[in-house]
Amino acid sequence: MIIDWYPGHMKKAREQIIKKLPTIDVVIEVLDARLPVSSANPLLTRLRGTKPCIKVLNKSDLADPAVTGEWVRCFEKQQGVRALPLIAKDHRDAGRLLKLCRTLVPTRGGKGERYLQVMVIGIPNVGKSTLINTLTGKKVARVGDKPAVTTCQQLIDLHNGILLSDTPGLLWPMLEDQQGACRLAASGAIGDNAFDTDSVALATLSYLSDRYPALLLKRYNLPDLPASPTATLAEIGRRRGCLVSGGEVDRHRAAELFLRELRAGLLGGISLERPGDPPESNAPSAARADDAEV
Ligand SMILES: Nc1nc2c(ncn2[C@@H]2O[C@H](COP(=O)(O)OP(=O)(O)O)[C@@H](O)[C@H]2O)c(=O)[nH]1
Ligand SMILES: [Mg+2]
Repeated sequence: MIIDWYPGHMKKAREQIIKKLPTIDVVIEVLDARLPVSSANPLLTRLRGTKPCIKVLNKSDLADPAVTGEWVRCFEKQQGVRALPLIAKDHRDAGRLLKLCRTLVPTRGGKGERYLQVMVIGIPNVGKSTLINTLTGKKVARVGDKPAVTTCQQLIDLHNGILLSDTPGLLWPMLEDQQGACRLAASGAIGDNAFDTDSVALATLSYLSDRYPALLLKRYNLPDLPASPTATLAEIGRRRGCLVSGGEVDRHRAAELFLRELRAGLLGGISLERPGDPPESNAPSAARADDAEV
């Protein structure tokens, strides 16, 4: 997926958003609830300026509800920002989202008033198409499509005074920050060929050993936590029969199995980022988002 983001694509994506934004009343920024920092592109904050924004914390079914609550409180301290945990397929959640749009711009979308125009924006794989499908009730947005495929935009009348742009605004993932990129990989947001599965599994196991040891013990039926992520991965492999001939653990298969189960939510609700985590020395900034422009 990320290999599609060469500079020409970034420029085009940015221009499409800039072109569309003036007509938009509320920006719906879709983030992955498990990693709301790394699944954002800070360029959007700059582009939208003071325009009202709803940060949708999507895939909240896979995240730790307590941490998601902390993120909501944290984001809502920002000017003009509301935050809403969501499951993109859930129609009641979509209804809540539209209601929040109406409260943010009460002068639009009512009888005799101008339509309220909203647009969904985010990096690949956060659930934009799924959310648009739920909002429109039709299969208009292709789920899982590639950034490059996105073409002309249409406005869809949601029949409640709200017009939705049928094509999501696409932003590229910020991969300069290695640890953020690793979390994106763990979440499944960037293609499996683009990173080293074993290192992503080990880094994630290290985080989980620290934050969610009980979930690890329970899922893999471990009596206690091995001394290192490498040992934990080996133990997972042994218990799940990821072995090569001779009985040695196949670490790569164990890593794949672990990441697959994590992404499917089989370990339980897990958040990979929480407010107040120490900032990474090489964390992305708005300036660096601009550097990525061409
Ligand atoms: N568990 C879970 N999966 C979701 C949710 N929303 C989207 N997905 C899945 O995430 C993947 C990417 O979704 P998609 O809508 O294509 O993302 P887009 O690239 O932003 O348009 C798909 O496999 C969806 O089924 C959600 O709320 N919960
Ligand atoms: Mg899509």
